[in-house]
Amino acid sequence: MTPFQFALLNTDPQSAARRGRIRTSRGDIETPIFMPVGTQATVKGMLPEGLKDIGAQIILANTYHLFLRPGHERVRRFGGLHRFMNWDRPILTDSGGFQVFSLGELRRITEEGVVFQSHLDGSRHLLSPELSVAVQQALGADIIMAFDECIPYPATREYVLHSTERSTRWALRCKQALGEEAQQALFGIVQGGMHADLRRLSSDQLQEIGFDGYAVGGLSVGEEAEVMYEAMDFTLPLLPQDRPRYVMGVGTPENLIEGIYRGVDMFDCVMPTRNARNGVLFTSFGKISIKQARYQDDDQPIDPACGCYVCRNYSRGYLRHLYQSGEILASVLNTHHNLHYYLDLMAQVRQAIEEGSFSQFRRQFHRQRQAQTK
Ligand code: PRF
Ligand code: ZN
Repeated sequence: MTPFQFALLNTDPQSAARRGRIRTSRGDIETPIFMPVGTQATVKGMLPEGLKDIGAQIILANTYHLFLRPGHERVRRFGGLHRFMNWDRPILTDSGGFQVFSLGELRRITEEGVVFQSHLDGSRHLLSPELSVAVQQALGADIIMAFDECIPYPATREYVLHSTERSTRWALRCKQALGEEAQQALFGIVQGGMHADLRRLSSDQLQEIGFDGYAVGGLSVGEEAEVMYEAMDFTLPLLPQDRPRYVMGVGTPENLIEGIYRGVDMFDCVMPTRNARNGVLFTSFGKISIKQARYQDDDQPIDPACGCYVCRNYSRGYLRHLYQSGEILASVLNTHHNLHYYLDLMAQVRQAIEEGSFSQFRRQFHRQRQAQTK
């Protein structure tokens, strides 16, 4: 028995949107939720206290990166990832089944796993389902992910079928490697590309094995937003109602609203943190680029509608100056605001679903952006 439960609290009468709660031994996660990305055992630019201040309930870390550096056995000796990085709320680790595939030339896939060369020193490794689980056990995350292949887009139907079935066999090996007495929740990852029947095949095979939650992988890999929404349209209804559903590596604020509308509970993406470091900020009226000269004399906050620490204390003019000067504080303040924006958006969505007004909220969200970008 894993100390992991999911309760569906209420559903939107006009869409597939759901309000839920994941119970873990490190605390509850109110869904729908966005998970800030902390690839290297740190959410870049954020103190753990700052993450808590803006309401982060769970963060994500990466098997691939921590396996290579500082090494999972070292993290284990430090008492696991939570103690190592001073974060006592839930953590989810991705399996490496995405990062390894981003290596391009540096990898080869076999039934056994993926042979790859480190992007750090060129050393060769075999990442298999069993090793991915062993690394994720050493790191000690609350939720761990099955080892899969994120299929590139576009791909031939034949390749998608072949890869999806291999990911199912890998998922079974992950479950077997984790064992019966598992202390961590394990999520399966539905693949199948942009093909409805292959998504169904993947979803059926994974449910046959049985997982604590189900992720939808292989989205946001270069396809048009409409193609992604269509894939969500036919994939989400295949997943069990009583388990959390996680769309991996997605996305923009619009993508989150559209995913939630289709029944997604969890998201992660580097977008708010990476964009912040590049001076791109999310607001209630769309994205702005703080490097633009038009902001140099602007004493308004980033977003007058935002209640975050940065918007309460700093002007666009000051933030532009920090960015132009290459100051560390530019990244710190921009990241704080962007993550606050994403987490606050999720809090507003949860409230709207509770009040039965999510469809209205969604319409209003899109209308506000259209009005402002004209
Ligand atoms: N698989 C895994 N991690 C991921 C993805 C996937 O398909 C994606 C797809 N956008 C992001 N992160 N394991
Ligand atoms: Zn703000």
